[in-house]
Amino acid sequence: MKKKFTFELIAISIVYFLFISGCEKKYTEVIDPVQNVPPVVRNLQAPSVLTLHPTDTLKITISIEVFDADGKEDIKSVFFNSFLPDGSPSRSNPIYLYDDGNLQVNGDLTANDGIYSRIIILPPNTSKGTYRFEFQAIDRKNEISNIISHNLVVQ
Ligand SMILES: [Ca+2]
Ligand SMILES: [Ca+2]
Repeated sequence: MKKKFTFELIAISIVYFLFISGCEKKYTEVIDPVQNVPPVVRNLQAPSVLTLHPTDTLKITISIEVFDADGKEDIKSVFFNSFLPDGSPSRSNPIYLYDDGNLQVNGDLTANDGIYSRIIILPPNTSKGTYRFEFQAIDRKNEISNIISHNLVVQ
């Protein structure tokens, strides 16, 4: 009788152990692939007012910091959508920013430092008024960041 009881206890322990380790395995399998933190955009550097002269083309650099808790390599793209003074979206949306260290083409000072940049060119015939830029980032799991909305007055 005692022997049988001991055997049962061992059997229960084994079953219990298998159950626990089975659970543990499932837990990591299910949790790991879906664990993701969306990116965050912050510290926008952009002018608020620009004075356009009839003969000048203005060249401005816009920069924004992007952070993703899953690592820099998880950031897929950084962009803004531009809205014209009449409220309509620009035909060139979305306008991408780059972290490639290409100062001449994109105005980016240092590659891979999390600061994304873009050079914007405003020809003399640019419509005057208030433009709205909406900055956002997206990561490799297609999760989107917060939006930073910025107004630029061209006068
Ligand atoms: Ca992420
Ligand atoms: Ca950079």
